[in-house]
Amino acid sequence: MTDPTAAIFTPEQTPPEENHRDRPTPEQNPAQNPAQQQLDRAKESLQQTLYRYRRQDNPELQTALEGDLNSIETLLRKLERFVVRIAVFGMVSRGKSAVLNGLMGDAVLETGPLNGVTRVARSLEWELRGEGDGQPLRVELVDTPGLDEIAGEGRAAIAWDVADGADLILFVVAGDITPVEAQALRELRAVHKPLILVFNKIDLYPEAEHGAIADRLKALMPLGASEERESSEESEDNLPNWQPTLPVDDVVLVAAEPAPLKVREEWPDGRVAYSWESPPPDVEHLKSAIRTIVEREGELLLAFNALFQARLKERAIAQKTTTHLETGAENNGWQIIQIKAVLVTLSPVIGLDLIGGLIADLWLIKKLANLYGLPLTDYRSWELWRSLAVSVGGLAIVETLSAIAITDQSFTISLGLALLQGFCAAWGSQNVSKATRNHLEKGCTWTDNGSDSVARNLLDTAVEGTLLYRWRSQLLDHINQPEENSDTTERNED
Ligand SMILES: Nc1nc2c(ncn2[C@@H]2O[C@H](COP(=O)(O)OP(=O)(O)OP(=O)(O)O)[C@@H](O)[C@H]2O)c(=O)[nH]1
Ligand SMILES: [Mg+2]
Repeated sequence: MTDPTAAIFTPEQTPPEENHRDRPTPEQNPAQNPAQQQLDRAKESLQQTLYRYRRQDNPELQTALEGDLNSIETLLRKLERFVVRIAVFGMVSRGKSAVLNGLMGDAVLETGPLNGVTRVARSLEWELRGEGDGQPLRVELVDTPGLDEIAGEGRAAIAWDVADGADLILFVVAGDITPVEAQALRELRAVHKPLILVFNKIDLYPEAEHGAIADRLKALMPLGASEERESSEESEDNLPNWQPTLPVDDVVLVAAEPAPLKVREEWPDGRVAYSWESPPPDVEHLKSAIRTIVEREGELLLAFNALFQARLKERAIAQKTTTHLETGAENNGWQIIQIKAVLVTLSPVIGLDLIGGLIADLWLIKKLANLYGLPLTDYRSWELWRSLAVSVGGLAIVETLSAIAITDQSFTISLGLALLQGFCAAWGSQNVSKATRNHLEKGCTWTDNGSDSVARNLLDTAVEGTLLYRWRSQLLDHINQPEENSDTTERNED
């Protein structure tokens, strides 16, 4: 699957390749800040992944992996350009395009009262000035069609693709949150991106009610996501059942395209005329919330999101590699298994059988790792060790029982027991072979410089008060239990 947002760019909108912030490289500046170091580590990790899989010389496999490798390359380019991608979501006509126009300070995107004005996702470059030094922070804004506009599965696919590629999500509502909007918010949380709830069209409500609206929305935020809730003694468990929390990190009220006001003009000659004037957009709070996030943790968010996406791609690559090379690897593995089975069948010495069997299994593991070209890591290596223990232990039991039973010296029984030992040796190695393949597929991201290891390290450096710090334990759980995230993997695979 190609990168969805990459396809959104029209040629003239494609951003230049140079690093906009023009920061020194780590060699030039050894005392660079920790966030920059994490960004550099993320880049290295992606570069290494590309190097590892592009190096192999099987043209057919190369073609099969090209899509995933290109996606990783796109992620790497995004890190190099240092562009924070912000995607806007919401139902039709909530003012999504108007909010982006308000941020840009220009009516770049078409808006209108009819549902479905925006039909395809579009992305725009936005240069946001930093708070202190006024440094330009490069941001890419992605407008999307209303979630209830695009039909059925197509809608979900576009939304997921754009959300996957975003570093921050703006979810626009324009009134009480409907059950469909609440559901969409929960679904968007599954992509693990920070999310700001934007309450648009605030000009339609009397100013006196603005505070109450903000309070009401903030009360729906999870504990710890708003200062008000943090300071309260109330625990999430104590919330009344009817008050579900919404997975949002901040709430901002805006009027992106306030309704025109009727202005009465009285001329000196007594003439009275009426005209309509459009008040300027009121999006300053949103701009400042975005600026704070981008300045405070833009590098970390970018790096983490790239690693988070890369890990799924890398795992897909590992699975495709093992499937593609399965026949060759099985044949090679089978040869080792056969040698082991014959030796065990012929050898009369128990100790020799066990040691020889263990060596054969270790040889099998190494051979498979080489054949698949995937790294052997210590990720969940106990599963691999368990298969080895079962293989050696099973053989030891059969050998001991055989030694007891073989006392009557009958040739037929001796032959039968020897064959049983050989069969047991082959069965154990077959299990080791399966466990190895499984281990190689899942552990590929757990090398020292692998995407999971670097992402874990990055989360460990998140400082209190940041969005990454708030979601750290949840994200770590997600990284540590990759098997349970197969839904996300499959979605990325489609
Ligand atoms: N009163 C008021 N109207 C607004 C505001 N923002 C947007 N609108 C109006 O809401 C309508 C929809 O705005 P859009 O920006 O096109 O909404 P959208 O969510 O992008 O809509 P789709 O692209 O159709 O999904 C337009 O008529 C806007 O003028 C606002 O802050 N106040
Ligand atoms: Mg629109």
